[in-house]
Amino acid sequence: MKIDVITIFPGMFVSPFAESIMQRAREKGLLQLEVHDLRDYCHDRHRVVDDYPYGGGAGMVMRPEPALRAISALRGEDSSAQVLLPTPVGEPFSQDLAEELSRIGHLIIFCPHYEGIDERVSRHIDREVSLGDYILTGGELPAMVIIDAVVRLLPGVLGSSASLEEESFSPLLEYPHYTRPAEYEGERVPEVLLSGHHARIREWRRLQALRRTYERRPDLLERASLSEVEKELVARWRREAQ
Ligand code: JF5
Repeated sequence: MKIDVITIFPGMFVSPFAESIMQRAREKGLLQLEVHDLRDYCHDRHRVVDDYPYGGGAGMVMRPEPALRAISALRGEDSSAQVLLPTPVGEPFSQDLAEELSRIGHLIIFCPHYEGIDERVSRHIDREVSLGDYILTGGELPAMVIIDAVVRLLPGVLGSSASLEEESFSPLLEYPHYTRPAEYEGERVPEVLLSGHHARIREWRRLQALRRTYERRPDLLERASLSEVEKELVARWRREAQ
């Protein structure tokens, strides 16, 4: 997958993609990441990327010309490329969207700053994506989150596809994990995990995942595929909570 990033802070992308799984994905040729300095697409001598907002008000707005020049240059003739804009007014980012994006061959991510970009660039943006209901200083961190979530889904990036399959099986929260030692700060690892009884372990983990999701993210239960027994269990927890 090819990913082009357009930013006024290209240095921010160096170490996060020079370590661990992302670096390995690049070395294997699974991720072709290129980070471009928006100022290289300015035609003025001082390489100015922002200007005052029409109508007044606080803050600055990103000028449309360098932004569109950069997007057009990187899109080239590639009609399959998708241009993304991280912004709090976008559609919520999700695992489903990450999976959809992982099937696209070429992503171009524009990182906004200041109050955002001139609205007339929006017809050249395919998707505005929100990473959550909070305001950041710029689109670089959201861009990195999107890239990380998408690239780990590419075939060959993670060691085994088993963990990916398990992940997408049902959108419940993960069950709790334990490693050695068997007793830590007076707390034993749940006995079932030491039993070697795989069917019981699977059952226990599923129950933990269901209970956690019920307690922490009941909204996710609407979308989860539950067995009749599991639905009855959740119904009982709800009655008991009354
Ligand atoms: C940004 C104008 C975008 O702050 C964000 C953001 C929050 N959730 N998702 C994205 O992006 C940076 C700053 C100013 C537009």
